[in-house]
Amino acid sequence: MSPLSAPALQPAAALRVEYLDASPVDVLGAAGTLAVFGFGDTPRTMPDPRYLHVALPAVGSAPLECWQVDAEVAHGRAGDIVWSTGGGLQFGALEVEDDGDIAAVAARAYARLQAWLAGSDHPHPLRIWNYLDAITAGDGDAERYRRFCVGRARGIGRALAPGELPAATAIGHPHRTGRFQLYWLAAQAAGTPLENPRQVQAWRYPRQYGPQPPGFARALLPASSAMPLLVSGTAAVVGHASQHGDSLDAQLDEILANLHSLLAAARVLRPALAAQPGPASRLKVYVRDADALPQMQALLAARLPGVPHIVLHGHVCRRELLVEIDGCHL
Ligand code: 3EB
Repeated sequence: MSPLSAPALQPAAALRVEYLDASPVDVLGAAGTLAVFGFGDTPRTMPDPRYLHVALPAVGSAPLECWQVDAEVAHGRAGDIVWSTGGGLQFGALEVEDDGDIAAVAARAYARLQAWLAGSDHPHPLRIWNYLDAITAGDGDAERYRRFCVGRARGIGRALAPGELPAATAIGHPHRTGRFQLYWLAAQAAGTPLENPRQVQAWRYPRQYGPQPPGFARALLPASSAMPLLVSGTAAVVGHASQHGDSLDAQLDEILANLHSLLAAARVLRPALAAQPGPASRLKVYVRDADALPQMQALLAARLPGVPHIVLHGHVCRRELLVEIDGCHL
């Protein structure tokens, strides 16, 4: 078949993620806006379902995170879910009241997400973000992050094969919100989950970290080469063990080593990806201690000059981990 007679194909899905100092209304009014995220002191709600407030304080006023596609965007609400679709991609979000039983709350939310995706024309979750209160409250297997992992797995209802795992983030709100927030990027086409050779696969974490290993991949490479690599929350974990318990800058360097290793793994499949974080990367940096936010900003300016980032006050899911970084990368 000649190119001229080829049937019209869906344009290759491309997602642009930008950090913008702009008003949410202006960004929502622009063509191709799939979602807009406000952090810290931004509006908590807006009538447009594509706007989501994430209850993590920022240093000063954080830019908005804006997701854009080269396509018409549709959006709406379906019960407790807000959604938008365009260019082969879907943004969705769900919030559940957290009465303290985070296992039950997560099970309810993930069962709802599973049912939604199963009935959706964008059935493949590529990337999932989880934000919950008091993530490291409770001891041993009663710690809320471990209970969250139990509930997440129960809600999904079956063991995901390694090839089906999404990339993910799970971070604690530093202040009580009373809500569990779940949002996702799903697609018509499945992607390829990636692991990091420096880290044990999270789904194989040993029993000491809780009864239910967390079900996520270290990164996900979407099917379209126009899409960025989607990088999970990455902490100073080598093998399965936390490193440098006392040092923010040593933990940051370990995270950068983890990111380099992950990018090398991704470049085997997609050599056009940059070998290290650069101007086309977008990183969110979650810092446990409010007092350490200025220090982290200075460290980032020195270690990652020219890499767009947002620094947020958020709690990582092990008490000794002082910082975690997620994001996307081209
Ligand atoms: C870690 O490496 C850090 O439970 O969805 C990072 C990303 C972490 C996602 C999740 C947890 C999750 O184990 C914690």
